[in-house]
Amino acid sequence: MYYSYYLPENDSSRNSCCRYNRTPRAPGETDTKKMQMQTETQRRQDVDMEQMRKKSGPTFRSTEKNVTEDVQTEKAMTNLSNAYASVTDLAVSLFFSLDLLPSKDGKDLTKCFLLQVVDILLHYIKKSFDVKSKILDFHHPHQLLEGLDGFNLELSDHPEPLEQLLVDCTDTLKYGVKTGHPRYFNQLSSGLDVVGLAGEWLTATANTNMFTYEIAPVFTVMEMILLKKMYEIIGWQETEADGIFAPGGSMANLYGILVARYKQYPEIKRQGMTALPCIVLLVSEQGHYSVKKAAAILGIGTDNVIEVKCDERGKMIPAELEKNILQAKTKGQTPFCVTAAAGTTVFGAFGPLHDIADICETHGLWMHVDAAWGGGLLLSRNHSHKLSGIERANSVSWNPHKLMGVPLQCSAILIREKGLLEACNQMRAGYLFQPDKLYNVDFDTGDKTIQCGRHVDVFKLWLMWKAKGTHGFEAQINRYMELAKYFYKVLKKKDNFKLVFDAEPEFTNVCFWYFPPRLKHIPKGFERDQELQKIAPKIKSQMVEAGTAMINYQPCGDKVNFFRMVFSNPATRRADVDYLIDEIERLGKDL
Ligand code: ABU
Repeated sequence: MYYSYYLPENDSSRNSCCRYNRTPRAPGETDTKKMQMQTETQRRQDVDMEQMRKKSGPTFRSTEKNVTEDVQTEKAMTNLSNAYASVTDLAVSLFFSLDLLPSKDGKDLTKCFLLQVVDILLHYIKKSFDVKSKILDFHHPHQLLEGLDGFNLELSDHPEPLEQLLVDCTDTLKYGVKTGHPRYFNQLSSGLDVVGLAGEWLTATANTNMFTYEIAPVFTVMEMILLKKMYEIIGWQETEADGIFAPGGSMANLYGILVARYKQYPEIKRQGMTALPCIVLLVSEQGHYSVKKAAAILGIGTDNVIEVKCDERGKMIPAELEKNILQAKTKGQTPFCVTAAAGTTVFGAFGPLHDIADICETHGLWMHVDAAWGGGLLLSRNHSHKLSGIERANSVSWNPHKLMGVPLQCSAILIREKGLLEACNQMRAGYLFQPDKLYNVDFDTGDKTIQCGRHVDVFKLWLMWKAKGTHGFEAQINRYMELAKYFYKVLKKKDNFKLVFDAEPEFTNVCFWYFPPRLKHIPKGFERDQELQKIAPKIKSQMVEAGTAMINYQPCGDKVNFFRMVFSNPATRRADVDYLIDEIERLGKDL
């Protein structure tokens, strides 16, 4: 089976690369001994295949149709059907030793293979941005497990040819979700940034580990530069701040709470929880579930997480916080930390950070701000005031992979005290963190973390920041805010939609119910709620099956299932917002 790939006009390796692979080449065309092993039958097959290719043009045997149809540039043909990335027995290795690098002579085949992977990815990227393409081709888990139209996820003991790997790459994308699609609104992280993507490719190519400067010199310094930028944006002095990139917002929140506890009780590190009084932490009732998870992981226990009441907009009520702290103390509990939210997951609410900071200062409590979602808003001069008071926090979680659109994952924990992260987590593994290295070992940041191996999450963010500048991020974020306002205004005019909170959105979250005509006649109350509860899941199911759009829903407190619209996708336009509303009406009107 033949594939097409693009090589630049002036690429000197084009000819060698094409000829190299046109036949299932024995290892090295100059290697006559191996060439002799190519049978007459095999040669005939090659001729047949070449004739077939000429007749039908470039083909790509995948369940994804016409994957190469839009490659208009000059094409070179290559044959990877007999090429392997690995060989396991002598016969195969003698005949098909067209291995990828680092195999000797593997350079051209590696290039052919990777260019074809790029072709597949480009095709997918183009489709992702095309509103006419489906967001997903939904299948149930059992269908994927059983295998689909030649796409088999089972693994074999024997190597498969590179051709098959390309088909599998195509099919993996085909049956996935196009999170960069303009009508993908399902999660807080969405979109497909091409520069970020390039950053991720480079990161994977470098394939190093963040634990020491020794093996990640450039990335380590980049991390420092990015953290410095983030401290400045929050309003902290570089000299007083510290931080680390972590694998996601939940881990960043875990770090915040871990360090908060260590600050208050450094003996925890050696003696464990038995050395501590009954400590409790307080969190907004709209706060992220990772705070409870952190309490469970850290041995604090979920019963010792006090959820503080919020107002109807989802903001923590300061008087409730004060009341909860005093009640806990009366009960003999010892509050040590308050987790405030800057951009809650469902409502996008910003807590009153100054009021919370005042209370924390009065009671000597650590203030952690979960700005995993809302942190990006600090980049907008129009909207950053919504996080006013964040500079008074002791620690902040901020996920550039959400509002800033950096490819997953990219998340930071920022601490307003130098040295605390390291003191809390340091274990001084002698085989990694030797004090007598040739460089300044302050740049070995790995002992600040609870991990050993740490993925390089910084390069894509650094590259995107280069590409956009701070102002580019700002413009993008301001546009999301405009879209949220537009969406709110359109919904407000529609009889069959009802906003969960009827006020101009403070962030890009807009929560709403859709009422099919038959529900409009049922009076507000239990019976109507019973019916309304089923509407969003039914609409979503149909939407997913049709692959037309994706939006999240959830119940919250006494509010039955409602949709959460959210904007963080640079590809989304007003027309997509209009489309979503029409689509919900179309799918929901007869329910
Ligand atoms: N807090 C993780 C992301 C949640 C969401 O995308 O809705």
